[in-house]
Amino acid sequence: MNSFLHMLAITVIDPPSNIRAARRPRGTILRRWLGVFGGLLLACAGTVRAEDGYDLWLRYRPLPAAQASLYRSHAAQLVMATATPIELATRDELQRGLGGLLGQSPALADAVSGDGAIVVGTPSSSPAIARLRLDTAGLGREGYLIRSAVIAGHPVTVVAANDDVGALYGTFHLLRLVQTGQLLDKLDLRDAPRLKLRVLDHWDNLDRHVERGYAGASLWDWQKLPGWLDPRYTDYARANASIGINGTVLNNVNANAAILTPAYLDKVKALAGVFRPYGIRVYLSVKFSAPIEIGGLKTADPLDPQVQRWWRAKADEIYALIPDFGGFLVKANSEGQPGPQDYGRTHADGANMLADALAPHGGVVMWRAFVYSQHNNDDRAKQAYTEFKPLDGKFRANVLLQVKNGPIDFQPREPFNPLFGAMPGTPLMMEFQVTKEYLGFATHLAYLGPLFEEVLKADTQARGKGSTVAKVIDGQLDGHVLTGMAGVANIGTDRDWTGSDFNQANWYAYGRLAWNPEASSRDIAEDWVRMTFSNDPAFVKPVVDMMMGSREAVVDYMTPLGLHHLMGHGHHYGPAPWDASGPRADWTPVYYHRADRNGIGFDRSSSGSDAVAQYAPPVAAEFNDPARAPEALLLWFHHLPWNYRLHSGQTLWDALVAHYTRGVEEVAQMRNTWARLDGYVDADRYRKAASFLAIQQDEAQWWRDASIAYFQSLNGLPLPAGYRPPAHPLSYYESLTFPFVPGYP
Ligand code: BDP
Repeated sequence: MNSFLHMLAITVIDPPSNIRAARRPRGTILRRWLGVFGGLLLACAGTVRAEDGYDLWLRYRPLPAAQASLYRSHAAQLVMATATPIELATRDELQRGLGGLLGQSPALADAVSGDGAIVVGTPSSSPAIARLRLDTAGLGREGYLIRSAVIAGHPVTVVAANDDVGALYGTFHLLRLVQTGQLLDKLDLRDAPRLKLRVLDHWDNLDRHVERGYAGASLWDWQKLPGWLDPRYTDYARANASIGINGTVLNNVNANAAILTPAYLDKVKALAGVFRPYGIRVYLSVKFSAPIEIGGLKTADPLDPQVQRWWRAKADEIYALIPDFGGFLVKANSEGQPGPQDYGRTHADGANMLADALAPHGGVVMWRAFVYSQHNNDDRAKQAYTEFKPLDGKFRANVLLQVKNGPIDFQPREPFNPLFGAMPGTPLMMEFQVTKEYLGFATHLAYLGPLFEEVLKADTQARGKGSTVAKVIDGQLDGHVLTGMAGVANIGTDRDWTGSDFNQANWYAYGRLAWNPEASSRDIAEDWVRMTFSNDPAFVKPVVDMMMGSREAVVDYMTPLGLHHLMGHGHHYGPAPWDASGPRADWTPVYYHRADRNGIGFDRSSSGSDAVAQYAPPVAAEFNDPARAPEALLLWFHHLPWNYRLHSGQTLWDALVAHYTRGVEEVAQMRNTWARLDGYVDADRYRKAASFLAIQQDEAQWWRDASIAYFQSLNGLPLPAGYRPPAHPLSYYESLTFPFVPGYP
């Protein structure tokens, strides 16, 4: 396609804000004319790249002319070394990014020879940076400075770091400043990650099925690896590096031992090679019984010398192929997975055995605390703490305990996991779920930033007030150096990577919060909206507002007031609060809501399961008292009569109905917001989001109606005045079956 057509087409797809302003209100003549003209142009152009979401937040579409020329004066030259693979990746990204945004890439030069150079590097890679004598102490390997400076009498923008990877991160930050329309004058930014390991966990099977994946198949084309390196692997790495993610666990925690066979390790090595220039290390989920399954041993007992030798040899073999291999992630003795307890050993015995094998190479073990047993009748919410708290201080220095944010399982809302703050002698790593297994799969618009932020800000009070979860995991509270966060990825082969354009925001927010767990989810959403869609304030503000309220809407229409785990069995699609079927009680909704004629909720107070006692005393006291417990968690901790009065004076039943209804109304509101924004984004992405919001509204109504119909069948109470009855009788909702739900193992 000729470039003139290309530029015109882009202008129509993403017109500058003054044109957009002229296009409002909807349906003006100019707008219709632009639509027709744009359509014709697109038809003529034929090969115009549609906005299909592939480019994520790294779209680099041309900025409005005036803005671009302002930035061009800051980007006349690019002065940097291009010796290492990371430096080459950095240069490519700068040229691609600025070339796209400004219509012209800065020319690569050896030294600053005019105004407006961008100078990138480290004191050792760049003589110009060395001469500036910048204070890079405390930035570590990955931190950076972005400074406006003067070199040889010329104003320049400097991205300086101690290591090439820090300069890569700084470069992405600089690009973000341009993408989001911020001035490049008088820059004085300093940033470094607060967590060491910032990892995505892929629950990807070797047959490319993604457990709890709603965005197509696994990205990893194992069959064609290592021969064929899909260019998508590089784009995946670029996206991750742009938000500071520095690790990827390639395979499912429900692991297949075959990943450790030589044939697969060769494939893993090939992926590691693609990711390395972006500062990303690979990790693998390992199956504890691997020594038996692929090693021919009779046991996987961690105290057996043969087993220990087998793992040591396996680690040696991996590091010979992949010298910067990250380490192992392990799900053991949980949901049917093998583990050290099969041999009467503890989780610490298992983790330490693997840690000893990895230690000579600098690798780590991320041992999951998501452990509960069907043979244990105690409240499932208590089991991880019961299991792991006594093991505090018993793990090797290269073991992190990976703890899900809440004590059950990635529900729309949970209290923070009581393990945070309870194990001062062990580095605890956060595990969030980015894929929306419990928040509406691909289609529901649920921005998870506020969920992540709520957990990170929660005050464990473990070492007095201000002992937030963020301070537990960043090591401040108990002086740990090994720190980390894991996010269960929402990424697959769909063109838009994540099953919907708005789900990209969850990947983005996860990365940004892993870099800085005290960042604001609203600020992150704003950056994302600007980079992904538009810088127009008339678009940015309503969309950010919509995103910020979206998670609470899901809580309301699925599981308000602390209810949890009410979804369909196994596949987890849709409501099934009536479900009491096997194979285990703690997988059924009735186990969690405990509703009957008289009341509803799980009594975890001191008169019930006493799960509250796992929290620090001041927190426990608050959670233990229904009058003091946060209302949003009321039924998590208490079983209360339907006519229990909330602070508002409303009865519990009336409030429940109101929350369910509010959730649906909120989605209707989101649809209205989006409907008003037609024209601010390209037609394809606009339409997809609009259709998905319509699906969400239907499914929100379904959740509300099915839940109300069921609870009403137990309590026999009338709906509060003015609330519509469910559209169908309970039997209808109970009769729905879904044999082909995606992501189901
Ligand atoms: C649950 C998922 C299941 C995972 C498990 C885990 O339903 O597919 O295997 O978590 O985290 O939420 O291990």
